[in-house]
Amino acid sequence: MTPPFPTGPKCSMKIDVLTLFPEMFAGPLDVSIVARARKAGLLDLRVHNLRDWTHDRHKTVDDRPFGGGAGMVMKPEPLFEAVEALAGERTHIVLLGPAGRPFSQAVARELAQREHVVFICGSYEGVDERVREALADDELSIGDYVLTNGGLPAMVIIDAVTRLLPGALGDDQSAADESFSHGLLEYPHYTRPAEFRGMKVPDVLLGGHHAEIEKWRASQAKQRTAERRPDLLNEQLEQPRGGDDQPPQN
Ligand code: 4GY
Repeated sequence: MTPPFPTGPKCSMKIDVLTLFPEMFAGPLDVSIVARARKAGLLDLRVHNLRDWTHDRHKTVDDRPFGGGAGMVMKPEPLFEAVEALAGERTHIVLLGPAGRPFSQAVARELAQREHVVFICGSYEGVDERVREALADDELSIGDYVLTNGGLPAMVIIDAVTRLLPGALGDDQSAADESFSHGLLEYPHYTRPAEFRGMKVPDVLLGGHHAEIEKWRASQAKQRTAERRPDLLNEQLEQPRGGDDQPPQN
């Protein structure tokens, strides 16, 4: 059936995840906005067990490090075979790890433009360096701490990217996306009742004077950012926000 209006560009995204712990992904990506985006066909998410690309009886994915040392390293063969099976011409391959470039809202906006992303979730001591060199287009870190594997970082990034896909948020929700797009922390929010256990909602919000409300919110956002995250104020001067980031070509 042909709709009587232009349907716009195809804006759905495909994500493949390579992990040793696919069970981790049930739950966080099966609720709320991500679940709805998947059901609506905006996000085609597939989580794969890396062991599916092994050939030996024991489904070996790791081996001892050349040069010695503690821990195990993820073998290159299953990762290369998996990526070769899943990736096409226009696939963006992302390795996750603390050595990656810092993930941020700007990087989420960049990834949301891609049509196909493969996330490689490391475990043990990490992946063989040749995976980083010859397979990954990008390496991302969600913060300066060490997790047990890349599953949670993959879910964090998928969550942040999915809500940016056109149509993923309801109309009232997309307005609320203002928060990080102006590069400041959010202003304080209140709902009813106007007084709760002696704590009052600021008068300006009850008055219905929209210009005054906008001024108050802007000043609160700025004050809060200066107090808690002064680094964000400097960053705002260095690189203005907005939907004008272009994804780098691999
Ligand atoms: N932080 N940001 C992170 C992580 C787990 C051992 C290398 C992070 O992205 N990934 O901590 N990942 C480790 C586990 C191998 C990845």
